Amino acid sequence: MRKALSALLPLLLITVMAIEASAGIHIKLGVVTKPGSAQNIVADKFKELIESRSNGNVTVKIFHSKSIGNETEILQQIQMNTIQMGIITGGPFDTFDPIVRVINYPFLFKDHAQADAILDGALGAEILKSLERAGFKGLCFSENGFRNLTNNRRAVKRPEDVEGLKIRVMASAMHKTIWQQLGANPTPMPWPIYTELEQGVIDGQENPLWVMEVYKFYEIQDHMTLTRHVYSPHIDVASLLWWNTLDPATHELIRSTIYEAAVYQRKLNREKNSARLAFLKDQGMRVVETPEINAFRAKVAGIKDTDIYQDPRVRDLLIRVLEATQ
Ligand code: EAX
Repeated sequence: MRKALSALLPLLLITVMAIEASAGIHIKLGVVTKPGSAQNIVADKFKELIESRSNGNVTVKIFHSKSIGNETEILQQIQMNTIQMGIITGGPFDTFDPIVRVINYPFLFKDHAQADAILDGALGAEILKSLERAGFKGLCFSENGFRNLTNNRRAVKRPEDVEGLKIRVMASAMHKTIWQQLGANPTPMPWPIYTELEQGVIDGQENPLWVMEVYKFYEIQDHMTLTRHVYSPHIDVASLLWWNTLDPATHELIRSTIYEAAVYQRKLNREKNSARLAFLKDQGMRVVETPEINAFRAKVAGIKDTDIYQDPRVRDLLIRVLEATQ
């Protein structure tokens, strides 16, 4: 009996391996936000496209609404290959690789076309490549969008109006420094933040227009200013540990599909912005549409000479990106 079993063993092993291979590729993908959010739109589109293109050989399970933690925690799980992919806001990458401070730099891009040209081009590719140092395979950029300030204290038209406001920021030294330079009191806090705003733990926050709508901030924030102070991309990433186990054809399939999902999402996000602004005003938000942007710019101009840009690698790329955009 024992003999017969040991003769069967290699066969059994081969069968198990064959079953595993035909079972295909299962991707766990994390986003912190809830359905309808910018990150989720990329994730949903990616799932739809890749499952149909691979005839179901690749499947995607989306973990959303903080079900597997905040964005920093999702990134840690991607590093370990506990989950394989994520659509993550640029800010929280800051603690994993300070190079992302370059693309989140204040008042960097003048419009969407310029953001796309840089991020889809050679400079964006350098950022994506750099993330390998932290265990991420950077695939492409989708978007959160241009960030705007909301608060519950007062209408903000010029930097002096920001003085002393308690503003929630992402887990990012760069975002914190921006608001310090503007005279606010920045408080890093993970997403989501509705309760903290509602209870007055913080006076305000900054995010793109879709956030104020999807997360109903119009219910709890009176004032909004179209500061557009930071263009906030998402970085669509995979676990490098996992990526290195895949063959070139699968790399190509994932890469082209996530890029298509990103392009789809960026376009949709931009098309909806004017309707969102109208909606938020209808809901009673008081909006300063043309703040004194040059004064805001001047106040944060010194940020490139602060400690957070002293790493020569980061500094060098910042200089080249500034040359390409200004
Ligand atoms: O997309 O934490 C943040 O402010 C992000 O922008 C959030 O994930 C919403």
